[in-house]
Amino acid sequence: MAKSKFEYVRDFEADDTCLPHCWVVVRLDGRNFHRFAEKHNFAKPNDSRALNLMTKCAQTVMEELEDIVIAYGQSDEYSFVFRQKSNWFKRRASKFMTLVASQFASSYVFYWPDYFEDQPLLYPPGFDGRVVLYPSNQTLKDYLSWRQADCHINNLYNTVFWALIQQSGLTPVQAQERLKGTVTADKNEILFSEFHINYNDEPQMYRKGTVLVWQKVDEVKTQEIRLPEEMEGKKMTITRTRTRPLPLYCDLIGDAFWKEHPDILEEGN
Ligand code: DGT
Ligand code: MG
Ligand code: MG
Ligand code: MG
Ligand code: MG
Repeated sequence: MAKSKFEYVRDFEADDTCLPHCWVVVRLDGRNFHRFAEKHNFAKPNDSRALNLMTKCAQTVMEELEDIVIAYGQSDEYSFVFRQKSNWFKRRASKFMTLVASQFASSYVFYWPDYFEDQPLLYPPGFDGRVVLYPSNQTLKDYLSWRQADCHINNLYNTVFWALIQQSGLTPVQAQERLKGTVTADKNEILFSEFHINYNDEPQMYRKGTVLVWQKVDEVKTQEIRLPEEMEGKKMTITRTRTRPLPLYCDLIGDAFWKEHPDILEEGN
C-alpha cells in the first residue's frame, strides 16, 4: 500500500519496549481513594466488599489479558506480574499499563453492583498505573514481599487506630498521638490488653492481602445432547478441568509459598 506523506509522524512514537529477560510488573492504585472510600461509606479500616471487588477486577484482568502469572492486591492497589519471556504487544510498556488499567477500571464499574448492593456508585473511579521491571526472581520476590510488608504495617496501624476511635472514643488526632513512636509489639499489646483482640486472629485477607494464582478447577456444566433424535431434550453433565485465577490469603515473604508453587517462577532466573 502506498504511504501517505504524513506517514513520517509515526517515527515520533517513542520506543517503550520493556527490557528483555525481566519480569514486567504493572501496579495499579486507586486515584484519591481516601475520598472515594469516604463517599461510598467503606467500612473502616477494612471493607470486605471493596477488597473482594478489587479481586474480582484483578481476576478479570488475568482472564482477559495474556501472560499474567501472579497478582497481588491490598488496599486500593493491585500488582500484576507478566511472564519474564512474555512478548505480548512486543513488550510495549504503554500497552501493558493501559490495558491493565482500563480493563480493571471498567470491571470495577461493571461489577460494582454485585458487591455493593445497597450503595450506589456515585462517580467514576480512576486508577493510576506504573510499570516496573525486575531482572531476577529474587528482586521480583522482594517486590512482592515489600507490598505484603506494606499491607501488614498499614493494617496493624489502622486496626489499632480505628479501635481507639470506635471503641475507646478517641478523636483521630488523639489516636494518632497515642500511636506515635509505637513499634509492632506495642500495637499488638494495645489491641490485646485494651480490646481483647489477638491481631493474628484478624482475617488473613486483611493481614496478608490477596494473592491470585492460576489453579486447576473442575467445572461442571449441564449440556443438552443433540443426537440421537429419540433422546432429544436429555441433559448430561460434563466436567472440564480449567485453570482459573483463584485467591489465596497467604504469606509471600517466606520460602514456603514459592516451594509450593514452583511453576510461577520456573522460566525466570
Ligand atoms: P492517591 O493514590 O495518591 O491518588 O491517593 P489515595 O487517597 O488513594 O491514597 P493511597 O492509595 O495511599 O491510600 C489508599 C486509601 O484508600 C486510604 O486512604 C484508605 C482507602 N482505603 C482502601 N481500602 C479501604 C477499605 O477497605 N476501607 C476504608 N475505609 N478505606 C480504604
Ligand atoms: Mg498514593
Ligand atoms: Mg490510591
Ligand atoms: Mg494505595
Ligand atoms: Mg486499534
